[in-house]
Amino acid sequence: MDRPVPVSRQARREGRTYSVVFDIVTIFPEFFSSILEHGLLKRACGAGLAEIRLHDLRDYTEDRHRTVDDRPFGGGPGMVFKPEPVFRAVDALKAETEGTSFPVILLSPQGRLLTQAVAQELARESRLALLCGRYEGVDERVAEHLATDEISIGDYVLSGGELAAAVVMESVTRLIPGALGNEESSEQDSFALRETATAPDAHGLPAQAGLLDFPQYTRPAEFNGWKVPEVLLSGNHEEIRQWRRRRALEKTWRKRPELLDKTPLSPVDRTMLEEIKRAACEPAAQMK
Ligand code: 9D3
Repeated sequence: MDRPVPVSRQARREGRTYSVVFDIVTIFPEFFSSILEHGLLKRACGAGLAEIRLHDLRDYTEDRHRTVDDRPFGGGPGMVFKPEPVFRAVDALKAETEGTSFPVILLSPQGRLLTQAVAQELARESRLALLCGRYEGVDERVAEHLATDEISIGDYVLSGGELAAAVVMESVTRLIPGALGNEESSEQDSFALRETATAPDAHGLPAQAGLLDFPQYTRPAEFNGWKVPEVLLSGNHEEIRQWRRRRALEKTWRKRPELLDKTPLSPVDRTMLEEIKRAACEPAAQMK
């Protein structure tokens, strides 16, 4: 059963409530049934914090065959989405809310990369139109004269924008106060003020902002002979905190060193990093 969803205390104090409406334009509306039936988006929709409206692009065609695509001018393989149905679909959305404009986002491999900062920017909007392309692409006049923004979810090839639209919706909806449904939404109280690279994590605990996560362990304390680090069983919260910070720094330095350039580090962090780098040069050294 869905529990009542707490809205952030600060938001409630200030009488603010946030919600977001996603208008998806797609030739595969059924693609989205799985995400509407499970998890965060279902919950947020049930709580009135998000709404996902699906629009079948073919409903905006005017020919008998409901044609959405055609061969590319200049030749080449594959098919390209025609502009007219896409423009008609978005015009119909705009007509619903005359006077108030909203971002029209084309999901495409040529878009700017989705990051947590982009998700935070989008989470401030109350309505977002997401246009999903397919085939070899979408007539360029859509990007030039209809879309206000173009977003890619990464440098790899997908078959269309649907999966990308789902990723955008999940990353944005998580940032709506109350959507995570934690009993304590304390971390979300400060979300609107945070301009750091990461969001509160799934537990609503402060993330190691801008760093990769520290390693997590659960029972059993020994599995196949592999022991959980002693310090985590010690009950010494200050030592645990320091160990976690050190391991987050170490993991980030080893796997994603470029993140360290964008992350605010305290003097203690910098000392830890120096120790980590020095230890890595000594072959026999082991991190405890
Ligand atoms: C850059 C690849 N193109 C070379 C001819 C062809 C092409 C590949 C895949 C054209 C469109 C697509 C469909 N992809 C998307 O619509 C898409 C996408 C992606 O492929 N990767 C990452 N993010 C996105 S957002 C939309």
